[in-house]
Amino acid sequence: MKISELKAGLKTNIIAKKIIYFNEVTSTNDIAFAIANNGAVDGTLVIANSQTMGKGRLGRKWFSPKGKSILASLILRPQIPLSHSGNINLITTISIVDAIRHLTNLNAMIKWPNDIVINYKKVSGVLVESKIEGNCADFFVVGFGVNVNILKEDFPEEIFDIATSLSVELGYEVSTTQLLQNILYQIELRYTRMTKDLADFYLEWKNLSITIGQRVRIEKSDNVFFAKALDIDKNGALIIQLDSGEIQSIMNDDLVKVRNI
Ligand code: BT5
Repeated sequence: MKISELKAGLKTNIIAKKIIYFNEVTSTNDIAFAIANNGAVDGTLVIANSQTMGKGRLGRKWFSPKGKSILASLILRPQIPLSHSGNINLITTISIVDAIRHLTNLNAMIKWPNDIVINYKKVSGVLVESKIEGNCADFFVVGFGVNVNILKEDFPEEIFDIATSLSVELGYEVSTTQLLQNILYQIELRYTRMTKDLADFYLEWKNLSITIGQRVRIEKSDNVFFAKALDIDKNGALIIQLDSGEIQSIMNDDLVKVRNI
């Protein structure tokens, strides 16, 4: 990706006004965290052509081959109460879905809590990390990976059946630069709304979700059980109803696997 091209087509005022590009890093989230700790401004974007230790949540790995995906981490310093920080994950996942739909017409959807899927296969994931001080977040690092032009045969065996890319779904390549420009624009639209009037994005998120309202299979430790996914709460936890009628909530950092059945 050419940074001059990325900048030339950017329609944002805050998001990605400063861009830091690397050819190869361990993880853009780790770099962004360190840069944020040193005072990087709100909206600073760290991107890389490839990652050697791309991270998912809970110590999982993110497959990040060279030049075929978006590997990005955005530093955000919203002036919002911590109780609203769940919105950061929501606006990012919604924005990625919107940008994919605008550019490709593919039916991208959100799978709780942080996956973007097409035909039930994962095309993108979001990892939000933060530095909390007292009752406030000093900053958030919003990492997102999008599989843009990864070939089917490039995916490692562990994720071969569950992962996809835009080019696999479309049968042709799309511009990583244009998609990133669009994602950043979509994030800015919502970020400015969120910080100005403390807007919530639960409804928009729910409308794009393949999880809410559906029957799901939940794997937790060695237990497997079935339930109906009813809703998410203000913290982004999934509210489920077990077959016994009991209502439970699952935090998005619980070690669980939830999938539609
Ligand atoms: C995520 O975690 O989905 C968050 C992924 C965030 C990646 C970005 S890339 C830029 C920034 N820098 C980083 O180091 N990270 C962020 P989680 O929900 O835990 O999902 C991880 C799981 O998704 C893995 O255990 C695999 O099963 C699967 N997976 C790994 N790589 C994938 C890929 N490229 N496409 C689809 N699925 C993948």
